[in-house]
Amino acid sequence: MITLGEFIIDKQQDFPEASGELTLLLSAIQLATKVVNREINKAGLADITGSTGVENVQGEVQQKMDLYANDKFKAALEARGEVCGIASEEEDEFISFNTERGCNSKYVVLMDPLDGSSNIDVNVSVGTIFSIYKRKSPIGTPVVLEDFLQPGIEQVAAGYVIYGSSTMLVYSTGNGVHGFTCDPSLGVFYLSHQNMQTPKEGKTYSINEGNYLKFPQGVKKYLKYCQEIDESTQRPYTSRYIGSLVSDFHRNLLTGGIYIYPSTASAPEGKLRLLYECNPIAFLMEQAGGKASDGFQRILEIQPTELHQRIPFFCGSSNMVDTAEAMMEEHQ
Ligand code: AHM
Ligand code: MG
Repeated sequence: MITLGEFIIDKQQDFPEASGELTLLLSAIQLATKVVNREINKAGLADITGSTGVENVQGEVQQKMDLYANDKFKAALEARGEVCGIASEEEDEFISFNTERGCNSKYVVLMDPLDGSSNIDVNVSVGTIFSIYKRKSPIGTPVVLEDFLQPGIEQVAAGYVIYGSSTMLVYSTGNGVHGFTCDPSLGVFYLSHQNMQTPKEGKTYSINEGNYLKFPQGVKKYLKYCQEIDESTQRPYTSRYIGSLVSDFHRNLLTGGIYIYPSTASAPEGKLRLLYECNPIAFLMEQAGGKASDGFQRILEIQPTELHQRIPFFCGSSNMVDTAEAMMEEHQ
């Protein structure tokens, strides 16, 4: 049985020039994950479910657990001192860690501390998503916005935690996707899924079909395609939508499938955020052999312009994303 900590240290040895900072950063994320996991497991008993009544900068009502998770990840990352700044779904602006140690660190972290948080109240799986970059600004100075506005291909590492029927941490440093399952009695993550690869073709599509009438024509055509009967391609596909990106993604990663959150008539940029939702998930999907697109171009090559920028998202098995893109192109 290999623990997450042992695995990370083992992988670091493949890079003799590595300084160990990324290793320490990942261990800070692991620590915060355990604290948040413990709290989520008590949801329903303690007064931690429901909304705070406060809206974040994106006009979404924050849940109590959103803020709890945000505080824990922020505190763990700041305390470990390997990060010069963070950006979070729950923070209006990026945060610069202006201590001497912070300014001398080379990594920035972008995160969605608790994705799908409205699902907690009804005991449905939620997740944490994180994305790590090397800063662009000089070491020794406070971070600047440009350190966060980097295209996804520049990611050094990305990952997510799924607080599901078991809790898993899945990450990649650009060398395959590895999954670790938490043994709750010990609070230890053990390697359970090494080098995950997603099937080229899946049989599941995940989309909030309640918005159907507001979808672009290309998406409507693709949904029709998913529902048609054709034995040679094993259609109709199965529709599965949890409404927690991490959970929908995790299932599709393991079994093959496509997740779509397209633009809609009322939200032309879609709903999901490029920097701390789509980019890390796209990085993992590509590492697992799949694809991620905004319907027309590769997510990881998009140059961000804003911290909380939204983007349409098509992510999953490569053949499925190719077909969806072809229909988007045809019905533009
Ligand atoms: P959140 O970050 O505010 O939780 O929103 C992101 C979530 C995703 O996890 C999920 O896939 C999507 O929003 C669901 O949205 P909808 O309810 O519109 O289908
Ligand atoms: Mg989110």
